[in-house]
Amino acid sequence: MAETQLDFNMKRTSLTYLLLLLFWLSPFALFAEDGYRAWLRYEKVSNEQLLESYRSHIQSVYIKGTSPTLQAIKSELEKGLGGLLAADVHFNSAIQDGSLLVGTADELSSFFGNELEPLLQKINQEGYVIKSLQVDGKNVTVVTGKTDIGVLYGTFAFLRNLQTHKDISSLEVAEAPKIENRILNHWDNLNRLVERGYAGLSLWDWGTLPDYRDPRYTDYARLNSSMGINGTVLNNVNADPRILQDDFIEKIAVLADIFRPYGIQVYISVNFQSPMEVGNLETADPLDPDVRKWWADKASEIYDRIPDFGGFLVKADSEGEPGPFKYNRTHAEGANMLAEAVEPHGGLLIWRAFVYSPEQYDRFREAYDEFVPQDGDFNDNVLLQVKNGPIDFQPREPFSPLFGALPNTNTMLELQITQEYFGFNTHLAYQGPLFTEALNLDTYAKGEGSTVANVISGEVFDYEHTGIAGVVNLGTDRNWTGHPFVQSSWYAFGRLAWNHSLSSEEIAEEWLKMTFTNNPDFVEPVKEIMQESREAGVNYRSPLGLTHLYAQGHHYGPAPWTSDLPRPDWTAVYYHKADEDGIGFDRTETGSNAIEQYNEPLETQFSDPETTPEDYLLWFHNVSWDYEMDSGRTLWNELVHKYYKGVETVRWMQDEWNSIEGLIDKERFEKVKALLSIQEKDAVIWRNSCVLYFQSLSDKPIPEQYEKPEHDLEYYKELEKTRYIPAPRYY
Ligand code: BDP
Repeated sequence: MAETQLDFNMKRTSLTYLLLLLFWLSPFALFAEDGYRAWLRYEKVSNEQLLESYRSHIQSVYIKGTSPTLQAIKSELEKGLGGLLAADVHFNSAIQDGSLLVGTADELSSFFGNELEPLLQKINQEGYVIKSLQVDGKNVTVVTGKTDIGVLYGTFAFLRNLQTHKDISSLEVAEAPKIENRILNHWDNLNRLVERGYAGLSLWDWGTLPDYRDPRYTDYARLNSSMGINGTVLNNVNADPRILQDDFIEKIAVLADIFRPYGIQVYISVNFQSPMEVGNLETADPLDPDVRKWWADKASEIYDRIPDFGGFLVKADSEGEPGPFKYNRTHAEGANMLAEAVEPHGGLLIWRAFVYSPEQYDRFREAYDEFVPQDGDFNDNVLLQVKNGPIDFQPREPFSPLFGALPNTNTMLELQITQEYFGFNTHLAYQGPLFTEALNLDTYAKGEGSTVANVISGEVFDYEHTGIAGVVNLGTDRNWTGHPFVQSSWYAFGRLAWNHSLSSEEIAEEWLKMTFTNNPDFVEPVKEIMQESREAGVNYRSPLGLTHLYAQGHHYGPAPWTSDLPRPDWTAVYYHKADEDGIGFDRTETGSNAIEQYNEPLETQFSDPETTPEDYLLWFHNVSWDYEMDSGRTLWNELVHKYYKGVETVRWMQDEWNSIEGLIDKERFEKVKALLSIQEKDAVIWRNSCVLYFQSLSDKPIPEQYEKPEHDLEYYKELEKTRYIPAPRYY
């Protein structure tokens, strides 16, 4: 091959190496593995044979189109291929052997005629096709889609193949998302403190926006777009009304401009009282014509500045947030007013179902009792956003019975990526298994197979719009998430939002390879750690269907003894109902009868402790300490066993992690090692607090084989009051 045709200019490559070497020797190298690049590290392919094969399959790039998205694609290919193949990327305007053809199907159709038609038929506007084929006798790989955003997703998917060391010699892929709106929810306050954040300050530097465009905003968009996230709600659901002021709209518009080429629409959370707080009206009554006009005008103002603005997210009449109740209006009346304001501009209105009333009854039941009678009352551009479980992002919850009970209301799922209930930024707790569990539970709304995933993707009922949201804690910490492994939950959310049939294990594997190394000696054991980590978190906190045993407010450590708070459903004793006879919340006919909210056969299954899965036993039943479990142990012994098992698993995680020393960079190895040691100490505190407290009621011994708690119950009660909590107050 003539030198001018060489696609990877070797001379320039040597210069790159020299510069790299100088970089490694410089003090900047100290930051090299701080986690900033997350899963888009694009390190050189370590396997020489594979590297050669990749280089021969991607000798040059032919890219068609000049839109901002195509420019983003070009820049990503420069970074990605440049890093992975350790060479400069040659963009060529002619097709040759080893060309990578990138562009929309329309733009590229002259090369392959109808050949891609069967694959293109399988995708929607956001989907992509990747195929190895011959054009004019030349072997090429094409990355295409119906829109340039589809091509961008295809580009990231193509790079992922290289990052995870897949064979790329005969690719044939057609992928498209099933869920239309794949949205991150930031709980960021305007003062930049992040509610349940734990990873520094908010990424959005409102003080320097709109003038300063922090390059980090682009990296944020790249990371999200690489998974197919296409929306982001910028601010906390406990919304500050000032977000609707003109100066903030200017700032938001700049973020929207930066995210647009990456296919990410911005949304904001709004406060229901905004017409009074920002607009000086005397009421926020959703049926008042002036209030309706105020919202419609406000929406027009926003859309004038941000034509592709996603819409509003609202937390109303929940935990003190204002809403339509004050005016004796329903949720549907409140939501529809806002939906009408954004509707002419193609916007969505997302209304949260996380409500519980001041009157006290089983909080489990409340959202269902509130919203099911209003099914069909919401406008077509309203989505009802429902947390996966009926209470609140606990380590394990049964699914919210609202999924499968709203045939006429677009229902979307809200998952929590940030580790509010999983040890903040100090515990390793990969949420992939929780997310897949939540998605795959069967609601039986229309017989078997009506899983939560099929409900929210609009397959069970014919929804007008579909969506999934993940509450994320991204912040100014260099690695975005605080604990390096919270990144994996962010990644799992994004990948599942795109394709809910992926398994948590394959996502973990992909993430590990891209984020650390492809070395199987690292990937295999660490994947196991990740897969076990969520169950460990359940076991040392709240096994067998216990829930909400947290210390009030911060939700870090245990306080199963909490009994005296303004609302009973903020106390732990309300949830576990333990006494000398037994433990658990009776939600059968003899109790709150929340199980009647489930479709058959679940209602029948959950009505009897014998047929209730043991993981949910104490969610639905109050049973005696001597109740016999599947293992043959009594409930008391099983409970103790689970708590001890949780701690054992963390110790096993520590051993496994120690075994991979030397296979990855020292920085991240040491950090995770230290965090695992904190996790082990915390897990012991959780276990001892809970076992000793429940023992004070059951009056049963801790079986001989287990290590004795180091301290007595009083010690742990005292500890709850004095302990340092590793998180800022966010208000
Ligand atoms: C709870 C959090 C609280 C949130 C609330 C919500 O503790 O900070 O404001 O959920 O989702 O889990 O609105």
